[in-house]
Amino acid sequence: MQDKDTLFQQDGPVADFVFDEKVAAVFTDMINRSVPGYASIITQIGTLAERYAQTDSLCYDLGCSLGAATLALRHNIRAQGCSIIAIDNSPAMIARCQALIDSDDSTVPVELHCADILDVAINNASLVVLNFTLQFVTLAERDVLIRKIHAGLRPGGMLILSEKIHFEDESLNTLFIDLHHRFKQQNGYSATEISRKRAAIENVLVPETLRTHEQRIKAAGFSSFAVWFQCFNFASMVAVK
Ligand code: GEK
Repeated sequence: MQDKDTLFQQDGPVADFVFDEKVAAVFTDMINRSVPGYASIITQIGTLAERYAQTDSLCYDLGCSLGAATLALRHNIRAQGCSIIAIDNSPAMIARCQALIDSDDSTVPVELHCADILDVAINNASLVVLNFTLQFVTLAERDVLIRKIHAGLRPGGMLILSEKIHFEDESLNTLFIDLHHRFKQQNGYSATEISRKRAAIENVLVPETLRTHEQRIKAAGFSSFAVWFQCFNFASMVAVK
C-alpha cells in the first residue's frame, strides 16, 4: 500500500536524500507528482520492450525502485525465453518491489537483486533500462557503467536512459527549474516542501546536459542515439548498439 508523500513537510534541518523505508513507502506518489511525464515514460518503456526484447535474452532494470519499469517490461515482452533482472541497492525498495512482483500475474521470470548496479555483470542483454538512476551514480563512475552496459548488450540491443537534465544556457536552465517547481506546485507540493526537497537532493542527484549524455553514449560505442521524450528538465533517451 502506497502513502501520500508528506516527507518534506516537517521542520528542522534537511538531511541528504536517501532511499530508505520512509521514501519507499511513498515512492509511487512522490515520483508521479515530481517527475513530469513519468507515467508516459513507463508506458513507452513497455512499448519499446515489445519491440526490442530478443529471444533467449535478458532485460535489465537498473535502479528498479518499486519495479514500475520492470512491470512494464514484464507485461510487454513478447520474445520467448526472455527474463528480467531488476537491481536496486535500497533494501527497502527491493522488499516492496518483491511483494509487488509476487502479486503480479505475468509469467515472464523476474530476478530481483539488492546490489549496487556498478557491481553487477551485464550479459546477453537485449534491453537495459536506467530510468532516472544514472543521475545518482557519481560522475566518475558514469562512463564505466555505460561502457559496461554497451559491452553486455547484444548487437541491436537498446539502452533506455531517462534523466533529469541540466542546460548549458543559464537562463533556460533557470526557466526549466522554475517550470518544474510549478509542476510540483500544481501537484499539491507547497513552496516549503519543494525547497526542502531541493536542498535534500542537491548533493545526491547530479544532472548533466543532453550533450554530455550523447557524448558518453557515442564514446561507449553505441551506433545511434536519440532523445525520444522531454518535458522541461526531464528527458528520456534511447541508444542502440
Ligand atoms: C522507476 N527506475 O520507477 N545501485 C543500485 N541502485 C541504485 C544506485 C546504485 N548505485 N543508485 C541509486 N539507486 C525507477 C526509479 S529512482 C529515481 C528510479 C528517483 C536506486 C535508488 O535506490 C532508487 O531506488 C533508484 O535508483 C532511483 O522507473 O528517485 O528520482
